[in-house]
Order: sequence, then structure tokens, then C-alpha cells
Amino acid sequence: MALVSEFLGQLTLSYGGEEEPKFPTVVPVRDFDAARDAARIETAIKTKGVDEQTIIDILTRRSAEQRREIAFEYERIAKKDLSVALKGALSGSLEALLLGLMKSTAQYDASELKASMKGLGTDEETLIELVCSRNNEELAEIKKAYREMFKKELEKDISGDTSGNFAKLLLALVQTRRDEPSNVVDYQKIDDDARVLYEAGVKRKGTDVGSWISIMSQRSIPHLQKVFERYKSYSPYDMKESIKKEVKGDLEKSFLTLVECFENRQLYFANKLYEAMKSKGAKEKVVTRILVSRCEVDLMRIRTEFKRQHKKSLYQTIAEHTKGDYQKALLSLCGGDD
Ligand SMILES: [Ca+2]
Repeated sequence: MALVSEFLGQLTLSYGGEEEPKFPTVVPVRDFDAARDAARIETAIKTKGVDEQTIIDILTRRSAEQRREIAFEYERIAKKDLSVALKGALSGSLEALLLGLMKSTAQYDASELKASMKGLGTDEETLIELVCSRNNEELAEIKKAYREMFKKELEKDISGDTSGNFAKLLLALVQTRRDEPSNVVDYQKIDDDARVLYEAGVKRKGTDVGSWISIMSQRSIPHLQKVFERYKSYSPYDMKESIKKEVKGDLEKSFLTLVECFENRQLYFANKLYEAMKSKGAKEKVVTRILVSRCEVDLMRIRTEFKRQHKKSLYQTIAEHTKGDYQKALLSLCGGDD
């Protein structure tokens, strides 16, 4: 028995501090030649009416690192910035997608966050998705990119654009104080947290949102999964039902996004893609954002969850709900049918 527990201990230990495994659909191309790609893009941009197909073929089938090298070579050959040249040559959703690909994943997320808070009003849907679905490591990289790109702290912009408990929750998440997964399962703490979540919400009049925020922003994800399971032994409603009963509006959407991502982050993205393409046409902004930001992270697993949940492949769904060059670019990022 001692041997078995030692073995299990080691298994969880080795999982401990490691990064989440990646499941990309976009991977580095072999026999890569940045100068050749840059020259082909320059020709495509100069072609009368623009040769979008060539630009799509190249930029959607190279890794972020390779695209960065192409941009460097392009500037050397054409004496201008590739993103500026693409902006001049393309338009609409295709332009947004390809310009997104010219940034690193963290830079892209940072610029989407900036855009969601720009000017009067706030695009809460984007803000909630980006802050509540990203893990600690991603959020730390996004904050760094945000600081470098906009010379401002992400926290500062969020607190200027949001208020009340919604602001408190987002700021608590952006502080990235979540525990790393531990190799020791603390049953006492699981039970305590489950009881506190219940007593702060369903059990009392009103809601002690502060208690919910501190538990959901500071505990590790494996711990929270067990807390939500334990929660059901205290509350007649599961955690998601409790959230719907206790809070409303953006705060409700944020807590629901968090819990869905704790449960299965790739299923959350699959469902968002499904919702964005449910009716005629597509919410192109959402589709672009998820494909561009996840194609080098976990889009392969999002595809699997999509097919499993909705009985139709992501590829087929994109093919039915989008069109033209934009569709070609999306399908290429999607990487294949399931
Ligand atoms: Ca209550």
C-alpha cells in the first residue's frame, strides 16, 4: 500500500508546477523560409485586387514565432511594417483576423481587452470572457503585454471602466493570486470552502459576494472542482444554479464563466462558438477572437468538445455560417474537420 500511495503522490507531484499541456491546430511549418514568405506576401499585397488567398495560406499556417520572423523580413524587404501594409490591403473581418495573428497570443488578448474598454461604454462580453477564462499564467502574460503595449496597468483601466462587485471580481482575478494545484488534497479546506460558499449565498438573505470572490479567485482549479462537488451536500442548488439565484447582470455572467471554465475550459469555448453561430450568419467578432486566441493553445480540444456537445464539427459549422476569404482563413485556423 505504501508503494501505491508513493506512486500516486509522485503522479500528482509531477503535475503540480507544470504548464497546462497545449493542443494547438496551428503549429510551426517545416522547411520554413521567412524571406520567401515575406516576398510572396509583398507580391500578393501588390497584386491588383490583392491576392488574399496567398496571404491567408501563409499567415494561418505559420506559428506566432514564424509570423514574427516573416514580419521582420518583410520590413527589411518592403521597408514598411507588415501590419500597416495588411491594414491597407485588407478590410473587414479578414483584416481583423490577420492583424490579430500578427500579435502574440498575450498581445492579442491585451489589445482585445484594451478595445473592450475603449471610449464611452464597455464591451462587457469581451471583458468577461478574457478575464474570467484565462488562467493565472495567461493573465500574468497579458498584464505584461498590456503594460508594454499601452504604457498602462490593466488593473487601472479595469477599475476605471467597471464598478461595484463586478469590478471587485475582475480585479481580484487580474491580481493572479490563485493557488497552484497542490499534490495534497485538503478535505477540511474543501469542506470549509463549500460551506462558506453556501452560507454566503443560498443560506442567507442577500449575498456576501466578497466571500465568493475570495474563494473563486484564490483557490486552485482542482480544489474548486472538489469544492463545487462538496457544495451540493450543503445546498439544494448546484453552484451554477446558486449563482443564477443570487446575483444578476455582469456579475452573474462573470461567476458563471468562471465556474464553467473551472469545470471544462475547452467546452466553455466550444459553447461560446456554438452560440456565436447558432442563428443565420455569425457573430464574427466572437468567432475571430476565440480562433485567433486559442489556435496555438487548445483549439484542437475545443474542436473535440464542440463535436461531442453539438453533434456537428466546428469546421462544418464555420463553413455554414461564414463566407468568402474570411471563411477560408477561419477554416485554415480550425485546421480540419472532425
Ligand atoms: Ca442569498
